Amino acid sequence: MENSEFAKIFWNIAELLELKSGNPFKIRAYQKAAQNIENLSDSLAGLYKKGGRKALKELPGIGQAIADHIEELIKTGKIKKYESLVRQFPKGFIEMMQVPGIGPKTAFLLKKKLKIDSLAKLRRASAKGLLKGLPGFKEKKIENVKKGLALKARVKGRFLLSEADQYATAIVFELNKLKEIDQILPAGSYRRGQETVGDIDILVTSKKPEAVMDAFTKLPQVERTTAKGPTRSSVILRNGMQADIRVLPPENFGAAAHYFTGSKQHNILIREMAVKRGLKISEYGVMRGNKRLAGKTEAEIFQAVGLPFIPPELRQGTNEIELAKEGKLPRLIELADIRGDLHAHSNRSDGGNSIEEMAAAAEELGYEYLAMTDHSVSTRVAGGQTEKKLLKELADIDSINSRLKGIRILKGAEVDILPDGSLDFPDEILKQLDVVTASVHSNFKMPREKMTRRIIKALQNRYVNVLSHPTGRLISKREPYDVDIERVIKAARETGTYLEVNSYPDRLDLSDIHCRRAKAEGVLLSINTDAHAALQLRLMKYGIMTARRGWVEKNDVINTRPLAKLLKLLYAKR
Ligand code: DGT
Ligand code: CA
Ligand code: CA
Ligand code: ZN
Repeated sequence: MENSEFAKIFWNIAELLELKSGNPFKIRAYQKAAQNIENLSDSLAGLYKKGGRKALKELPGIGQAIADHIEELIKTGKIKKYESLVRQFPKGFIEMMQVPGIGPKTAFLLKKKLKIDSLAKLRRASAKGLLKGLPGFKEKKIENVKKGLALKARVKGRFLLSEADQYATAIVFELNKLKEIDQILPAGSYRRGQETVGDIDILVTSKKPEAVMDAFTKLPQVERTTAKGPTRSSVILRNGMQADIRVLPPENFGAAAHYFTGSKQHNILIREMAVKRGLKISEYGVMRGNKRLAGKTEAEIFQAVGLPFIPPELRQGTNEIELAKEGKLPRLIELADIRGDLHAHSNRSDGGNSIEEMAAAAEELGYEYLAMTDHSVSTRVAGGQTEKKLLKELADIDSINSRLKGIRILKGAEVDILPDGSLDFPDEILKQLDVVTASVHSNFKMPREKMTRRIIKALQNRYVNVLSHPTGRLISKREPYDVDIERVIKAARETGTYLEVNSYPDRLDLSDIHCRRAKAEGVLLSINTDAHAALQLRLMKYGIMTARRGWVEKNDVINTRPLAKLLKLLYAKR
């Protein structure tokens, strides 16, 4: 079982307990477990296999009860408690609740009045205008349900990059055990680092394709096989995602890697260039008439049309080919360029680990610095700290720093931007911090002008260094708040504020497109994880992929700087 499957069940348990007005601490425990599992870089099932229940309990957010559930699920394929919970609610209830804009009351009402127990039925009812006239269904509410349904339709059959990554990594790991396999490459949107992935496209070279087909269709990640041929197969994975595999001769590998990495628009443009040169490029190679010119490596494909190698993340079919022709491709940032993380939470607010544990994990990643940015007082649900508690944390950081050798903890806070644009802590507090990251955590539904002014006002504060998750979107769960991001980017430049690329898998905020806009305006970025547990510091790679898709280079990012230079950048605004 993959981590996402465990997480989904715990999210559901939390939701159902909430509906039953269950114990809020229990509910929070399930949510925390789900969140931590979802963002764990190691396989939960693997950890259990190696170290049993004890290994599970060492993970943040996982206590005795959750560890028991995980064990039960692994051993029996189900959790009795969950099944009995599900039975207490009408059919289709959980499905309905996953539509943004539909809460439990609404779900019950829809069931009672219109007998709606599935998304399909809800969609039909909404299209037919049947929601009108239901008690409590004013125009705005109907509009929200429609928007929620549209969001669901858009993300249907797509998976977060991190989820695709968990599966792709596990599959590559398993297949690499096969001595019959030489090269292996997961291509498609996954390789391009797109924020959501439809299916995984795996390419393999091997002299024994049948052995590869057998091994692939028997992988533990596979739920069922939908097609099995001598050199190609398709399966549905346990999370419902499709994965395709193709076995190729080595001389075609480069051409296939290029073709199946896409994007489609990029491929079309490359083929047009080839045609102009009297060439034909296909997934099998580069041909002039009947003569085969190339195909073994991807670089050969680009060479054939007179281009330098274009990194997968840039192959979006926008203007990467034009700029490649002019020799203007960026030298994209890499994970290894990152020297520290400027957004992380400890158990002083809603994180799962102590400051010391976070620091040790950051040091293990080879970081020079880590900013602890626990929540400010207004974010009560996330354990927001009072001024007094924050001051205590700062004093503790001093004493922890005096003991640490390899890494420096920076004093920070994630400070709420209140509805009027003021900040949750006064300047006398903020000025004692090295890093102030400001963010919106409330009143998401403000009109555009008001929201834009609210955020810009916060950027004008001389102590605010970074604007965190600038648009507030949650991929496939929540639309961004209505904000004029162009004006925010310009305000960031004018005030000397940095914009965050939040690496949390369902945020990736700024998005790739916004990264590119920020770069064009000369705004520096800070790529952070927003880790709520030590293991989540490893989520950095998703922020990096997003930034790479946004043409971002090492120098565009403040946390690639050594500590002294970083501090200069952080204090420049004061
Ligand atoms: P996804 O799976 O929806 O997230 O997106 P991709 O980009 O992985 O698309 P997919 O899996 O349908 O196909 C993989 C790659 O194969 C795609 O990026 C480009 C190439 N490809 C697929 N269909 C076509 C096509 O009709 N024309 C061209 N030129 N390339 C194609
Ligand atoms: Ca794909
Ligand atoms: Ca595909
Ligand atoms: Zn945060």
